[in-house]
Amino acid sequence: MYRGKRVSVVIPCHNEEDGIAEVIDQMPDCIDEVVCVDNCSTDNTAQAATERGARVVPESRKGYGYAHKAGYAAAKGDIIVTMDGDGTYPPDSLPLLLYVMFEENVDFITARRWYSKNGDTKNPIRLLGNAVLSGTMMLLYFKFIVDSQSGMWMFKKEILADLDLTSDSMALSEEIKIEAFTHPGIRSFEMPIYYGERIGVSKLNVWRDGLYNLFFLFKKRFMLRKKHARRPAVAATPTPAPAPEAEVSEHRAGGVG
Ligand SMILES: Nc1nc2c(ncn2[C@@H]2O[C@H](COP(=O)(O)OP(=O)(O)OP(=O)(O)O)[C@@H](O)[C@H]2O)c(=O)[nH]1
Ligand SMILES: [Mg+2]
Repeated sequence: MYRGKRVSVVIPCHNEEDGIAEVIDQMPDCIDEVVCVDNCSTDNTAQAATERGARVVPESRKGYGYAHKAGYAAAKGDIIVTMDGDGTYPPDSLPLLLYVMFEENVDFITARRWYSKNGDTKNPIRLLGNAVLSGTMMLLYFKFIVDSQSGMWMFKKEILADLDLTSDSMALSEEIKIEAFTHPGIRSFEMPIYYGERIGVSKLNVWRDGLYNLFFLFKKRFMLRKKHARRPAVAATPTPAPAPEAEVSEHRAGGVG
């Protein structure tokens, strides 16, 4: 609980039996529940999560986006936080993110992986891929988001109804940021965090996922254009002219019956 609001952490997991236990063990006291979405694991992920007190939600359709959406539907919190089940995102940064969310009245915060405390640098191919994807996203959407591929974000559950999440794959990560940052009624923010070393085997297919995510940025831009084109232009709607005073009072008088 944080300032009277329940906080759920949603963790999509595909074969993360080594990492999930460590991630859950590091949860700070302000977290009310951990929802581990077991996405077609063939190892002991579900058992490891249950033993640590997490609620395990099975998702039989394989995909990062499917797993996230199943987790959001199952989460009971007023605030939802996401991270991987692999130890790369720091649970101890959650109190600070929550503090900023409340003090600044922000609806959506995405965590930018800033640097590793133990000095590890990421694989140069991945750094380049992330730079290309984030740069393309900035150019297409005019939003300054440095880490478009981060898997850690936090949002008020009430904004979910305003987010049109179409992706069932890894592209959900960029899509949710695009939806939040381009929505005029949602206050969004990017905050730096430390990142840690990955526990267990990466599920990312760098070339396949990277190229698909690049394609998805263009597809989503086109989808948003069509959506905005369908919206009625508010300014063009003629405002009805006020009825002459005599007519109004006559109508009111007659309306009572
Ligand atoms: N790639 C992928 N991840 C999934 C899927 N379902 C659940 N996940 C989980 O989603 C999280 C993200 O996958 P990762 O392999 O960590 O991908 P990444 O964070 O881009 O790559 P790393 O930096 O190597 O961790 C992990 O907790 C996975 O176990 C899926 O279908 N595909
Ligand atoms: Mg990861």
